[in-house]
Amino acid sequence: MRKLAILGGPSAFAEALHVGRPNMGDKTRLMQRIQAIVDGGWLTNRGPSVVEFERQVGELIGVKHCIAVCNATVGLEIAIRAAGLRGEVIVPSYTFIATAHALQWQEITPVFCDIDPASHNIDPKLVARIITPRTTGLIGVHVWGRPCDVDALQDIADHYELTLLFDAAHAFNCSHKGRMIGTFGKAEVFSFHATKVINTFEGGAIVTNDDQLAGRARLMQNFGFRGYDDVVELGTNGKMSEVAAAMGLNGLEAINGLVAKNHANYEAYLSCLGAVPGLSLIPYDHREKNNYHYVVAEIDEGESALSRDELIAVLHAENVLARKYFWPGCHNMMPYKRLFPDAGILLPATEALAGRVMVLPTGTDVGEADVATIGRIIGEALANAREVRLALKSSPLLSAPHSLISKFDARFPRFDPSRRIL
Ligand code: T4K
Repeated sequence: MRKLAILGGPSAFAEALHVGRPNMGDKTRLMQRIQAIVDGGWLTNRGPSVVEFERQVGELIGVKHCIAVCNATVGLEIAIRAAGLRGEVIVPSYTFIATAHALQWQEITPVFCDIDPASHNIDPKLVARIITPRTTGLIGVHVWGRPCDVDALQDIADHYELTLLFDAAHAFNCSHKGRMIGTFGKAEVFSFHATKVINTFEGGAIVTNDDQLAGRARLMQNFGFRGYDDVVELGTNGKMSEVAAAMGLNGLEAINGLVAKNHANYEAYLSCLGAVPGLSLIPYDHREKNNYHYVVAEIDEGESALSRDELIAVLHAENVLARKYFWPGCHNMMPYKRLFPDAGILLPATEALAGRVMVLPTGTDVGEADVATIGRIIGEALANAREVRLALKSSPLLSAPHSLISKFDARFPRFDPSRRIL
């Protein structure tokens, strides 16, 4: 059997396996679409590709309004402003930093709520205790595409007269109780970043059934213009470009295949890691629509022979770039750790989860044989935990795995920054 790389063997993968490699769909179709855009000379400002992308997303989700935007962060900022939020808004800390920044950027205070360790989502039972007279809203995040407890959150919002929004960045093509995510709360925001199940290079969408919010968001996204020379709102530039929408249309065409691939990889991971002591893969509710876009393992340090960080170091040595999303939690990042240095006291479940999650590579670039190899690496590392731990003591991979991976060398070994871009 091959020696583990951390013990001096060669890396299992010559090229890095990433979490978040873009799904492209049919590349020939994409190039045709881009060619048509270039030939047509209409590049942005709600051209035909954006209009069609919005129509198709709206139809798939079953929602009245879809406003395509340049990314989900700006989408969240616009939705928050269009919904009239101010003062304090309750959000989970266990999320990508964009959720909190979209508030703080407009001088609204994010108040961090702890999560339910089973769902990884904001725990509705804990929301009421952090509502103050300044609270105007709640933002739930459907982490990994698994729905928040939307009914309980809506009840709280109704009871306290708060506005409920959802960060649905992970949850495109997912459902809750048979209803598509994107139709809950006052509005939801999808991300179509390069790393998402379908992408528009950068991009996102605000989706809502609320006519008033949709109208405001549409204006705000385009500087507040109602027509030529007629600005009626404070706005920004949140528009999606035509090439971005072309990529999105490509993704929509391919979505069933992409989800099937993710699902197959998820099942392959389950079959090789399902019985490993101390390691559990988060389950998806198979009665619902899922995009299976994240393969998330939780490492229980009490039971596992190696910790999460040790396993990640082992995998990185093999060129498997597993990630520890969302470590260390938003409240432990700037500016929040300066503004709220004691926030962690009320966030024990967030801190514990952030310390045990390991996200594994999947998507079209990852084959089932790759998954089997990753399973073998983890199994072998755990079986030789003492030896591995000793080797890790002298390896910089454990103390600072990410410092060894600069964006454009180890991650993209064939990327040469001096190369001419045509
Ligand atoms: N809310 C939530 C809950 C979110 O998760 C996100 C974004 C947002 C809001 C905001 O959405 P956007 O404004 O981005 O639309 C990545 C993504 O950049 C980010 O979009 C995503 N969540 C987050 C979970 O993951 P990083 O900092 O981990 O990105 P990075 O550059 O390390 O890329 C991840 C991996 O993907 C790399 O190891 C390699 C691979 N990759 C990435 C890019 C950009 C590629 O292979 N090709 C690429 O072009 O945040």
